[in-house]
Amino acid sequence: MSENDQRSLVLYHSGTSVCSQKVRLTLAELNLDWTGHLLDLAKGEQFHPDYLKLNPHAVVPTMLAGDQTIIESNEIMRFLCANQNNGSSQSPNLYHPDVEIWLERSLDLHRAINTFTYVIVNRKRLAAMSPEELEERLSVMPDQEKATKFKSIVADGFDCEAVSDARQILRENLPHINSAASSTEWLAGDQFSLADAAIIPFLHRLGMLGLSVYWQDKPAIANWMARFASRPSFSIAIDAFITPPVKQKYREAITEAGTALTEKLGPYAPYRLTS
Ligand SMILES: N[C@@H](CCC(=O)N[C@@H](CS)C(=O)NCC(=O)O)C(=O)O
Repeated sequence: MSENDQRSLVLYHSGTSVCSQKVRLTLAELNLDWTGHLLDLAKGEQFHPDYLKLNPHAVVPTMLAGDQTIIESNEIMRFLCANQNNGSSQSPNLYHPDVEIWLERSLDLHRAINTFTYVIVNRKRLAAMSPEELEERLSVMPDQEKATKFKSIVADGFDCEAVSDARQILRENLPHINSAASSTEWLAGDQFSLADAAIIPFLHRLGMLGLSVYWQDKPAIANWMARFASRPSFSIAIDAFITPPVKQKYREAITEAGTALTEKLGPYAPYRLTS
């Protein structure tokens, strides 16, 4: 990195955001120093006009590196790997072309995990708003497709179409993860790479949502996750940000969802065709 870039890596992120976790994992694995600004997404801090100047999509993460502003978690991860070698740190090489397919898959997985998180945990918060408040909150979202999805999650809960789509994304992706984790120690080879950093947050979230049933017949996934949990980056980048109140909120949401959770979302639940 240029001298200026090395002095300042600033991350705008949120504690539980899976896209932020991808970047924090990369920073931790590369042993890079950074400073952070935590945004409270539930309070809508991502819509603050000053933040929108940095990230017009009103999402986290955003990284400032010297005079550069980088948005999109995959772009930030690639940037950190591409620029690390000019720095003084003895960083491992996390990037090689085989990671690209996993970075792409992580975008699909993000859509699925966002749906599951909203339907199980965040729906309650949105449903408690008056129709006017909800409309106001959703109308400021730059991504109106996502706003429409949130509306249908509030209206139809587990039965909304986005849930069918999310389950389909998992059906397509989990076999790839299982097969890669069966053949090498990490997803894209024998070394931990951006492939692992890009995918692990989504499986970790599924676990938090009580949906580890998705890999009950795929032991390679469980073993891969156990290997990951023993790396320092797991504590630094993920666990340290999942505070006791957050854990409690997820536990309560799972309890409230009850049997609907696995009956409607589990991998073997009847599949609702969307067309
Ligand atoms: N493709 C973007 C997605 C970013 C994204 O949607 N971030 C979520 C958190 S994981 C967010 O900020 N959500 C706030 C909102 O939807 O209002 C990336 O990978 O950086």
